[in-house]
Amino acid sequence: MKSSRLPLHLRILVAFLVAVLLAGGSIPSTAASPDDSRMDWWRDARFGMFIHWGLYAVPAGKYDGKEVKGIGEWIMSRANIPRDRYEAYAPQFDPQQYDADTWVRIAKYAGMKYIVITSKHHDGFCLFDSAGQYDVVDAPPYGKDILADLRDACERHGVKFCTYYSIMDWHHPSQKPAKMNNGRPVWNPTQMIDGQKQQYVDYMKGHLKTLVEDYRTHVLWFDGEWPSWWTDQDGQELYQWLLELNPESIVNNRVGAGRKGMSGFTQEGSFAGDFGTPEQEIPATGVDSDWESCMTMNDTWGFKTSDKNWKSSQRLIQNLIDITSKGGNYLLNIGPKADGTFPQASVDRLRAIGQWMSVNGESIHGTQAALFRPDWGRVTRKDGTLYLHVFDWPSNGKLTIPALSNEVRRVSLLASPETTLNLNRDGETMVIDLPSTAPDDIASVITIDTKGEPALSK
Ligand code: FHN
Repeated sequence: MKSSRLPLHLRILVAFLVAVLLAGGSIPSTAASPDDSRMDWWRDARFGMFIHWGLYAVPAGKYDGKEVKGIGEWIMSRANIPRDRYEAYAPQFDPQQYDADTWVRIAKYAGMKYIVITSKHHDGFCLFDSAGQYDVVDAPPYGKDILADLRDACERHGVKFCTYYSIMDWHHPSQKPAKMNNGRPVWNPTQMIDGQKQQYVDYMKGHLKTLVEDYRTHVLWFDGEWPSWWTDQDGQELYQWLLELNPESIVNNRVGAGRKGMSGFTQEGSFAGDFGTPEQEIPATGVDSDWESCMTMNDTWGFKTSDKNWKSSQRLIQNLIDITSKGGNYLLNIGPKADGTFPQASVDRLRAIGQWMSVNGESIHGTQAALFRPDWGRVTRKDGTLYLHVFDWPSNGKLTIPALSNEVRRVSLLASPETTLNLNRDGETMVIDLPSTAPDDIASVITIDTKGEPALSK
């Protein structure tokens, strides 16, 4: 008669697992921890372009002739538009002036190292050749693969191609509106129809596999994860699945339920995702984890004709410096028009940023967070150099910084490296003698070359 006792090797394994649990440990997940070096290009990049584009660019904020409040890409939910009425925008989406090379050149000139485009937003319409029919390739009249063109242009110009993907889907039959308002659908947050979730998860995985394998996306920028039917467990599984698909992929923290509201950082505990995603805000202080602040240039992500509340180029450049000085990335948004062109106000601001970056880009790309945060501006550092970004040029021509413990080799201006500036130590501070005029109205960069990594004397 076969003995009921467990074979020896199994008894040892059970004993080990019990010991781990009793010691309050957790059973180590079998999932390999992703190789951190895949984040290197992303950390060096510091600056990227966000693109919100889709059918919502057709109504551009108006429905039935009336202005619809709120962000343009939410018009389907804000105007309670039934699916069949919203689908009617597809035949009107015909971006004849869309030129991927022009878009990428504009981004590259501005100093943006990667582009994150909405492959599918909450409205469910895909800007790539999905297996389904509700996409730009199968929906006449345009019928061309917008994302393939952008991928190719990015690869031609050495810019990283990345994709935004919404988990919530106002168009997919597995989901129904949150509620009805006078018989009209309020889509957000959708409810999952019983028994339909797995079918939708498979639908998403089909898309994501295509985006990873055929479109070679470098970052999966998830969003729309807040409906209650999407759990953190779902997020963890999808995260692992994506890294098995391509271990080089980078995934944001909106894949699961880790995000703490609009501040965008991940709650305490083990949540899936590689970087935090503050939205429309910049943390007050530096943050010692990977994070990226996404922001609009006006008040909408998707194009909206009436939204002219554009931030100044000065604001955008100083935001980039502020975010970099705190160890973060800046993902600055464009909402293209339905004809495929960028709003002129966006082009003007990217050109102004590009002019500043063409002189000062080295004080942004590949830099680390500051050692101190002065009133007159911000500071970044890279290797043996400190970059002082002066927003308010001192009228007395004297700029004071905390004393460094390193030997200072040379102090100069990034805009005119042949210029040497005097620096005098005064106890716990150092004082730099500046020219009377600031080289740049928005931010003038002073470089301090030190012996070894710059460090504060106390
Ligand atoms: O609802 C979206 C919104 O449309 C836009 O995509 C932003 C960009 O990060 N994210 C959501 C709001 O948090």
